Amino acid sequence: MSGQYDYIWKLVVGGQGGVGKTTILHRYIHNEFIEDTKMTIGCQFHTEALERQGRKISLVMWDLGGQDRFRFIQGEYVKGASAAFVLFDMSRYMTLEASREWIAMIRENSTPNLPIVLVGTKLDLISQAEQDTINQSAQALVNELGLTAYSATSSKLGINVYETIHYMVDLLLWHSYQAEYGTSIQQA
Ligand SMILES: Nc1nc2c(ncn2[C@@H]2O[C@H](COP(=O)(O)OP(=O)(O)OP(=O)(O)O)[C@@H](O)[C@H]2O)c(=O)[nH]1
Ligand SMILES: [Mg+2]
Repeated sequence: MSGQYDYIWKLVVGGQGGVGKTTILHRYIHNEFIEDTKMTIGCQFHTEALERQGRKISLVMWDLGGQDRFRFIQGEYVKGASAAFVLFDMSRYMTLEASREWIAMIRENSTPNLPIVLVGTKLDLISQAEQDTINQSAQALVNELGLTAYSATSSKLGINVYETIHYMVDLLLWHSYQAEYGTSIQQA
């Protein structure tokens, strides 16, 4: 089975309950917005095959249940990940603060230097001025914790969803090429 893909990557999607993890994956895979979701119990898998830079890739996306009651098991789900997204709800500041715990948990259960992209969700719910403020706080957290990048999204409007996931895919491809062929280009 694995022979049909050049790469199979496990991507973990974490973040507080209700921030929009299941919804963003549904938007990515089915190009639809779901208004009424049920909380994810434990963990749900979504797989998506895609071709990028001429390579066949299988993404296995682990959509974690964000409710506190699932905290005891979350570390187990992170093991073996190639990369992670940590989502927060741009209309609920406390979910950005809570991202710190998610990032710590992911780092404890994965390899050093695992790419982690911080993703703001539901940008459609707040004004441009509020977006500017929260974007600054999110970027500050990225800098403080040495995360890979920050992206603001709306699954409702379909803004930056594909771009965010494909950014990660391209980064993982880049890392793979480096490991395969080496490179003379120095990363900043
Ligand atoms: N307005 C708006 N609502 C959104 C957006 N993304 C998600 N939602 C809503 O937020 C609610 C929660 O979304 P979920 O995807 O279930 O959240 P979750 O992070 O998977 O939650 P858990 O499974 O409990 O961890 C749903 O009612 C979604 O419709 C968005 O971009 N804009
Ligand atoms: Mg969910």
